[in-house]
Amino acid sequence: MKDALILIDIQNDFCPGGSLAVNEGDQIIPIVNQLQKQFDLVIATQDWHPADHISFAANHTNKKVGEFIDVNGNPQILWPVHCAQGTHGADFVEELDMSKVKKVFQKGTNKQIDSYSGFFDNDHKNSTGLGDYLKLEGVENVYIVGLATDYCVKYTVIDALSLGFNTNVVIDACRGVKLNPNDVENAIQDMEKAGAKIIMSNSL
Ligand code: VGL
Ligand code: ZN
Repeated sequence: MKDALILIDIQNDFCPGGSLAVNEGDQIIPIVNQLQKQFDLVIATQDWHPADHISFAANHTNKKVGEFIDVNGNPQILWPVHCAQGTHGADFVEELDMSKVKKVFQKGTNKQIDSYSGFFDNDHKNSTGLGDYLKLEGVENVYIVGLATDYCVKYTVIDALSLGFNTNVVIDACRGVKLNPNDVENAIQDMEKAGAKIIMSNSL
């Protein structure tokens, strides 16, 4: 039963001071660094958008952050410019130990579609290769940590379950964007309903 720890989007723009800062996002870093010592396989995802990405409000006239646009019949919320390729905001947080990370999977690289999940674009048409990689490595159990609970963590967890991985969310090593006050609680419910186990780092 091989395990993998997957670090979701622990990047400067999602931490205090960043353009899409998640409250307390930086507080997960010591937990994540400690947790890595208990895993033989550690993988990271990186939100990695071209400057002209469709999810940036700045790329639409008369649209503000938080408003929605229609992308091929699906609603797309508009974000501040974040994790633009090659910028400091897109870099992994300096304090994050990357020495054990075997492979990084970048997502959101197609300007025409957003990608919250570390596995697939939001329309599920293109994969990042993460699923095939984990299967080739013989991974059966995944442990997910990172940012943000109510977006990229949640959608990565749901796709991991759909691909057949036994999926655990280390919830004290995650933080949410919380556009609405209950978003984290709702995300936890959605993940549990899909079959995920919600655990604390000290139970590992
Ligand atoms: C994320 C919003 C936009 C995330 C990425 O990593 O949760 N959220 N892009
Ligand atoms: Zn993004």
